[in-house]
Amino acid sequence: MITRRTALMGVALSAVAPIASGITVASADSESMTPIGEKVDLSKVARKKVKLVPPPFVHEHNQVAKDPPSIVEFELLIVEKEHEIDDEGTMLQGMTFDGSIPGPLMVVHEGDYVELTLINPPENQMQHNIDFHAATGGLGGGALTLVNPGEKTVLRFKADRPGTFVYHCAPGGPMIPWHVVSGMSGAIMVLPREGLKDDKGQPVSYDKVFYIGENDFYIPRDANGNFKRFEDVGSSYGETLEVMNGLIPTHVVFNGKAGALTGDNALTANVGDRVLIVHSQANRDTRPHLIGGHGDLVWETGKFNNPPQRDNETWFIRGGSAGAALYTFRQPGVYAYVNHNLIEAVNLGATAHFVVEGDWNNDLMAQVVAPSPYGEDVSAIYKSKKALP
Ligand SMILES: [Cu+2]
Repeated sequence: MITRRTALMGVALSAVAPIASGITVASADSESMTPIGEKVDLSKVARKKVKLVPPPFVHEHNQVAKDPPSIVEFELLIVEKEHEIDDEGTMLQGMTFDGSIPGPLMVVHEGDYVELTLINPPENQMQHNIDFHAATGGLGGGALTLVNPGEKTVLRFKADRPGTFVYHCAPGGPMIPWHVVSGMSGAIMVLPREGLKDDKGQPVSYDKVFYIGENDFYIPRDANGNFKRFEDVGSSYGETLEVMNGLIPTHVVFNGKAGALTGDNALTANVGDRVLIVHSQANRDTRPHLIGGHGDLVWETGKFNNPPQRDNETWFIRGGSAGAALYTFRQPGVYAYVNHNLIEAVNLGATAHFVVEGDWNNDLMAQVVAPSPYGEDVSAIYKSKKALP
């Protein structure tokens, strides 16, 4: 049973108003829920602490579970700070889990308990919480984790179904989309205890895993059309809301910044590596495509109890979900991994690069004739092609 201490998550204005007026926020106690039920005795369940790492990297983990289900302890520090989101110095007043956009990928196995310590340090301005799409009940944990600046909370949930799932902040009303498009999302991967299986039910594993979180940002402009910078997160709200409600993002990026995963930060692999790409978008649909490659096995909805699709050219990640694609690189070179709305990929930022080392396979592709002068005179063909006299 859950006792409800206040109206369900309808506290948006109470959450933001104190920022504008400079008044201290009231205790989050009055706006969260206390679950009351039979105590569960987990004293015999082993515990392990996992240190999270910033994306695109993923903390060490076993693909096949070696031990019985355990309690896996994570800690997330909520950090409100400014982030540069492109190479032109455009700044986002960001709200983040652990200081990175997206927040770190957590990996557990089906049947494990996730025990998260969520910390909202006193330096922050806003109330925050966490909604795990992998969790059951209590608004995904959002109802049990609303913390004011200076507070922390511990949530435990059972990862009772495998897959890749989004987590995000959802502190109520219009705070929900704003916090999400300010960077407050991440993902958790709940692996089947026996590891991943292909479309025929045979075990598959990966050599590398990368986590790509895609974000749509809505940065207000000044009278001259330049992107505006704000004093702090609270003062960015009003104008950002106006841009958000137009539903046209100014930036669509991977891992918090246009170019976060290109150049020196490109993802790397060798020919023959089986690479798992976990891709999340907490707010908006997207369509990953690996230029020059494929999705050998794609869990488009990210849910490992469903057989993966094979040989995809492009796959679809629904806003509010995380998917996974496994690909074995077969050729060396630079591969662009894009949101295949190419305007969003090229002009707005949603492009990553894989730099792959190894030997070129001429059987898969060869340049039979290098570009050279054509040599024939075909000008007659074009003489009749003028539209205007
Ligand atoms: Cu938040």
